[in-house]
Amino acid sequence: MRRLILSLPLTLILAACGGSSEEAETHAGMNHDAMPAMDDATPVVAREATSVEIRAAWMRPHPQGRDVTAAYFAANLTEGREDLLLSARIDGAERVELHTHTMDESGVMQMREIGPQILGTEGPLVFTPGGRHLMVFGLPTVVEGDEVTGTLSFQNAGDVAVTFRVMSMPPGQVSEY
Ligand SMILES: [Cu+2]
Repeated sequence: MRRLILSLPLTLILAACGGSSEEAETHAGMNHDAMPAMDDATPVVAREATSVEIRAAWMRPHPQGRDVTAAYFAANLTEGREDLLLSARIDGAERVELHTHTMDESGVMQMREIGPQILGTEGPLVFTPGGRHLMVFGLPTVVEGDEVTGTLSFQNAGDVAVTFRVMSMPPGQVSEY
């Protein structure tokens, strides 16, 4: 598996844990064209009729002078047993990628593009600061209070419309999703 390794100062890593605009900040110094190709195996999910509900959809305001930001949501199955999030689109953005980042034992942040994500009945598929996120490239600047529409594409449920509220802080705790 190819990974993009970013060495970050400890202060930024701690800030990331505190839920700052880590994703956008992390990407600020990166050459976006150099993102590694995604080479995870795509999970196999049974084809069936499903219904997906999206909650807690929000997006960070753009950091000043940058055109990259991050968006989050929680997806639940309201019908069916499993589904696969294939991709995301955001109206007005040039491109949206599914990303995650993790920290290894030595405090090195690893950030990479990820492939399709499974949604099952055991709990919501959560995109949240410090974990999975949608990386939004080339969207005209958004500020707190804006609303941005988009689409999440699932294997079984098809295209699900979503409205992201632009806000600096998460709308509640993940445990409430
Ligand atoms: Cu990212």
